[in-house]
Amino acid sequence: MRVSFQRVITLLTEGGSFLLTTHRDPDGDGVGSMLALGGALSKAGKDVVLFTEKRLSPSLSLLRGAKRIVQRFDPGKDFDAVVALDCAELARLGKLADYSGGAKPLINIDHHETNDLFGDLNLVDTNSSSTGELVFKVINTMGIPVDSEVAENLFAAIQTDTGSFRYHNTTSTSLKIAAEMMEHGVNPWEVSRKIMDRYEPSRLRLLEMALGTIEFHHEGKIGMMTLSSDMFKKANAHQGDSERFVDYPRFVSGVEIAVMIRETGENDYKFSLRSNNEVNVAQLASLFGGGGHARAAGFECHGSIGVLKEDLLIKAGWFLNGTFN
Ligand SMILES: [Mn+2]
Repeated sequence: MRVSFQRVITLLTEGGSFLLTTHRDPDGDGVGSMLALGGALSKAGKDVVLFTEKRLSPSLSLLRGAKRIVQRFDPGKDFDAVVALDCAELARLGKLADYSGGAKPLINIDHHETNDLFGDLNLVDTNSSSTGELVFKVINTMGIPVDSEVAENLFAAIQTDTGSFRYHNTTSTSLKIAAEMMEHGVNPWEVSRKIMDRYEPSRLRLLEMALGTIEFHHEGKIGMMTLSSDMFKKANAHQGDSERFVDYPRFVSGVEIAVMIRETGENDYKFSLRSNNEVNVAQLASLFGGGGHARAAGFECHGSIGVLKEDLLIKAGWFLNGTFN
């Protein structure tokens, strides 16, 4: 582990007030980790502010304690440390990046392969399934008892990042922690109904259009889906409604790399990449200034969609035929 685990524990134990946050467009791991650590620190008598740049998606806002998350706080307030959770680089903190660049120690707790160790203290373990798993270790080491609310948020964090304990990063440790959280009162069925298996009809309308765009390249080894702003408008859907759509091309037999392209503005695109077996898509994404994990990564870029797709297909081809490096 590229860490000073003990220094993080000492700082969190000795400090009295903390600002916790996660990356922009947060997911269940980011929010679950923040709520779990926030809940535990509060229980230990600390003063904690939980911050996200924007309001949470409807499903994440159902997580227990989510109402505590704020979109503004007193900038004059003094914190003993700022904790960034599940965030691979400072820029992904959005507006808070400037603030946390100040005098306060910045603690970076994360598991992304491409984490650039932007914190003053970095608790980064790329072998961890999720940030939630790292937060569990922190809470445990600090000796703070896990209550049912903390347990649910840790469970949700691990469940999200392991694709409900199916993805490549699922380990016996993730399953053991999940089992322990059940002993603290978590009901997996209820958590799934809240944050995974629950969506509006708009998501289905968007999916219907998205499935129609899937194309295959490189002898069927690449499956690519493209979502335009127009589709989001027609379906009355949000960007978050396309979460996990990239799994549809990935599930097709023969596909090694799945790509989902989303138009986020005028000639602005977000690419999500997934791989099934060999290709390290974090490396592929890093060629475009992005990053992530070996089997789940992404990047953002600007340009004409035809040119961007072509460029990606060429570079992805290097990985598929082993000519990259
Ligand atoms: Mn994560």
